[in-house]
Amino acid sequence: MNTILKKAVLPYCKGCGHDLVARNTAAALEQMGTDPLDVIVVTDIGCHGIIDGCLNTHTVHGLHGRSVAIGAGMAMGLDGQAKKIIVFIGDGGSTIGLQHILEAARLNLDMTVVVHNNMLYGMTGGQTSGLTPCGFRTTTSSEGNPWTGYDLCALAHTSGAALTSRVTGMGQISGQLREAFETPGFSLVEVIEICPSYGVRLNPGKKLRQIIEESGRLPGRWVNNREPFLIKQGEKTGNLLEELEAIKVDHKSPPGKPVSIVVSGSAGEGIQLAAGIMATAAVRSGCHVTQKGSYPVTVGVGFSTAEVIISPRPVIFHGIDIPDVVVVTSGDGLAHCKRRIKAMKRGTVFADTSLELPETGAAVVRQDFRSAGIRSACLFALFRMSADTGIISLGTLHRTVLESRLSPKVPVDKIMEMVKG
Ligand SMILES: Cc1ncc(C[n+]2csc(CCOP(=O)(O)OP(=O)(O)O)c2C)c(N)n1
Ligand code: SF4
Repeated sequence: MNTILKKAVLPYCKGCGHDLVARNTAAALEQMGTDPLDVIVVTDIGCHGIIDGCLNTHTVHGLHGRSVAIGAGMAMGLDGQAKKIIVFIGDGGSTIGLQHILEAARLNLDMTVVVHNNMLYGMTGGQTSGLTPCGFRTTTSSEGNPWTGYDLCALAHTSGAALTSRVTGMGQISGQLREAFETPGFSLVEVIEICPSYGVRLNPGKKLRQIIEESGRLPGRWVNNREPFLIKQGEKTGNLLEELEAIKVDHKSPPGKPVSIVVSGSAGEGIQLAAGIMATAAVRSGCHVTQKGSYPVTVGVGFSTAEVIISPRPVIFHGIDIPDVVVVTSGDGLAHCKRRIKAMKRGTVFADTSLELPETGAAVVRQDFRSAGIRSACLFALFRMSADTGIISLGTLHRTVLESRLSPKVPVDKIMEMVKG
C-alpha cells in the first residue's frame, strides 16, 4: 500500500487539530512519493499518539516525553536518507522531555519533530502544559494560565535546529511539513491547534488566531545553515573489553564452595590493586570471581574496600552481606567493615596489629602488615590469608604479582619471607 494512512476515519474527537496534522503529514509524504515503509513514526503519549494504529509506516510508541530520545537513537544509528524519522509529540510531552528536543537540535540529528501544540494536556483532561499561553484557561488554571509558555521554536532554533517553523493548524499545512521532511538535519514544526473538548469549552468565544496573536508566539520560520549529524559521528568507540588481554587459566584449583572476602584499608594504600591481584590469581586458578570496589566520592581520602567472591561456579550476585574472610589493614578500613566483623559467627579476620577489633565470632589472625610499607600492607595481608586458608595458592599469588605492573613497587620477596617465616 502506498498511502500513509490506512484508515479514513481517525480516532480523535470531532474537530480535533490532531486530525489536520495527521492528514497533512500523510499528504506531504505522499507528495514526496515516499514509500510508507521508508518512514518511521515515533509517537509520544497523548491523544496524538493514538494515530499509530492508523499508519502504514513503521511505528514506535514511546514513553511520555521520551519519543524524541527514541527517534534520536534511531537517527544516530540509521542513515537518515534511507529512513525518514518523524516524531509526533504533544505540547505536554515536548515540555516534559524538553531536553531531548534541545539535544537532538544541538546535534542536528536527521529527523523531524512535529509538535501538536493544542496548548494543554488533551488525553488526561485538559491540564496546563509548559506551552500553555498566558491567560489560556485549562482545567488546572480556571482563571487562565498565570505564566507564559516556553517559546519552543526559539529554543530549538538557538539550540541549532536546521529548520524550525511555527504554523497555525488550519487549512493546508502539508507544504510546511514537506519542507521540514525534506530538510537534512533536525527540523521541528510546531503546529498550534485547539482541542475542542477542553480548549474550546474552557475558552468560549476565543478563536485560534486570536489566541495565537495574544500569546506572542506568532507563526514563523527559522533556519540554521549547518551540516547534519553524520552517521559516523554516532559510531561507538571499540569495545574496551576487547582490548583487555584475557587472563589465562593455568591450573584448576577452585575452593570447594564460594568464599566471600572483604578487603578493607585506606584510600591510596593500593587496596583495589591488591584485591585485583588476588582476583586475577583466582581466575588463573580456574575460579569464577567477582570484584566490587567502594570508596567515598572524594577520591584519595577515607576508606577503600574491595569485595571479592571466589567460587567454583558462576557468581550470580556479587554483593556480600556477612563475609567469610575479612582482611583489614588500617583504621579507615576497620571503621568501614566493623559492623560486618561484629556480625561474623565464623570465618577469619586478618588484621593489622595496630587495630582494635570489635567482638567477633571469627578467628582472628594478627600481624604487623604495615611493616611492609603502607602501600604494600594489603598485599602482605592477602599473602598471609592465602598461606593460612589455601583459598588460592601462595605460588599463584606470588607469580601474579611478579607479572603485574605492581611488581617493581612492592617488596614481594620480603613479603614471601615474612609469610613463610
Ligand atoms: C510519564 C508519564 N506521565 C504522565 C502520564 C499521563 N499522561 C498520559 S497522556 C498525558 C497528557 C498528554 O498531553 P500532550 O502531551 O499535550 O498530548 P495530547 O494528549 O494533548 O495529544 C499525560 C500527562 C503518562 N502516561 N506518563
Ligand atoms: S481530547 Fe482534545 S486532544 Fe484529545 S482527541 Fe479530543 S479534541 Fe483531540
